[in-house]
Amino acid sequence: MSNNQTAAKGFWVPSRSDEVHVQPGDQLDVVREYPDGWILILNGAAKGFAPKVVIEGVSVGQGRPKPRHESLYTKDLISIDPLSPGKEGAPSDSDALKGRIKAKIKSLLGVAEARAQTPSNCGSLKIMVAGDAGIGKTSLIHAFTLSDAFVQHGPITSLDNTMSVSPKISELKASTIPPSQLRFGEDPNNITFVDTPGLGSFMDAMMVIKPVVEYVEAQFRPTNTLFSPHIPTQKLVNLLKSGTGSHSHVDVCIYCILHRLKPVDLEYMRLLSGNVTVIPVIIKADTMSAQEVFELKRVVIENIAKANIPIYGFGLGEQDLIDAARLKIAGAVPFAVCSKEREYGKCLDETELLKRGLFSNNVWDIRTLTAERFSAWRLRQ
Ligand SMILES: Nc1nc2c(ncn2[C@@H]2O[C@H](COP(=O)(O)OP(=O)(O)O)[C@@H](O)[C@H]2O)c(=O)[nH]1
Ligand SMILES: [Mg+2]
Repeated sequence: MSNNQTAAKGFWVPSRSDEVHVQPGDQLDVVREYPDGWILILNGAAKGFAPKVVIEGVSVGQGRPKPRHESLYTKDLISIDPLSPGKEGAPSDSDALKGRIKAKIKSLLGVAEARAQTPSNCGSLKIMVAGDAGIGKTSLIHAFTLSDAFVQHGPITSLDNTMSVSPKISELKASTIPPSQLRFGEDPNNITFVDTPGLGSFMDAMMVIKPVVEYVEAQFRPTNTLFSPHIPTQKLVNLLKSGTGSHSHVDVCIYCILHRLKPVDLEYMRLLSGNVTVIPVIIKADTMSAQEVFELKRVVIENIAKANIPIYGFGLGEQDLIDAARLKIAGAVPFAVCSKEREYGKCLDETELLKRGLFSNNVWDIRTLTAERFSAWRLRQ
């Protein structure tokens, strides 16, 4: 053990390609410390940045570290080679697999960064949140709109609902475009959140599932009337993925799971996945130990795979997601999220990754999928 080696006390889930995964107990070599709360470290074979709280432990009131000033550090990061063998000799099979998956997560972040948007120019996006009742769905939407990327958000508006006993679906308009960047006549509200009632609020889960699934499909109908039935599929997809907000299709459904996966969750996700990109998340991550989160990730991802439900893995395939959950590698779907004010680094928290994925790195990919789903739906009519 070298002199400046230290055991990690907190978590860090990288959301950029030059950062490294850290979990409590990892033996870290601290290469350099910076005045704004970041450190350059070696964690096994991986070299990169992490916030200093991972070695200091968390103290009450500690917030998220400030963003790094890239130019200050880049020269220190000579190379990142997560696939190089560790210092302890030949890696075991499981170490090699871990290295491969971590490298994949890292390279995805890197590749995506090259084409990344910023939240202010991410274009229009409609994000639905669904799952059981009272588990933090509405709080997650508010946590998103209160983050730095958002400049304003409007009141939650309830949709008109003519059915007598029917749960309410609400839309929340929000903006990531600073007023100074707004073009004349442009709608500032580029982001729409769709809040849905929870499964448990009605005796019969279908009372919730049916209207939500129908809401998703209903968004396709007005667009359908705008295009000739003979327009080539690729042309239609190219027109619709542009991000100018000319339609109201739901781009993603964040499906929230608390503490355990129920058969009804699988059925709900299966029905949604026909017309919308589903991203499962583990909600209220602060109420679980990291061990419990990883175990739930494994159960969720294995059952989704067994049930053949297509979900969005932010570039990682089904087998990678299963391996990541099994080997307890942070940074893979289902992301663990938390909307509560908390001490940073104390729980496994991948909220930043979800935000970055949705509003920056993967936004084009997600919109393309929405356009392809619309086009497939149209062919089925
Ligand atoms: N510990 C913890 N509590 C949360 C979190 N998110 C929401 N809550 C609490 O969970 C309760 C239900 O939240 P709400 O957003 O209304 O749930 P919904 O019915 O699913 O929309 C509220 O008391 C929230 O304060 C979280 O990330 N961690
Ligand atoms: Mg709610």
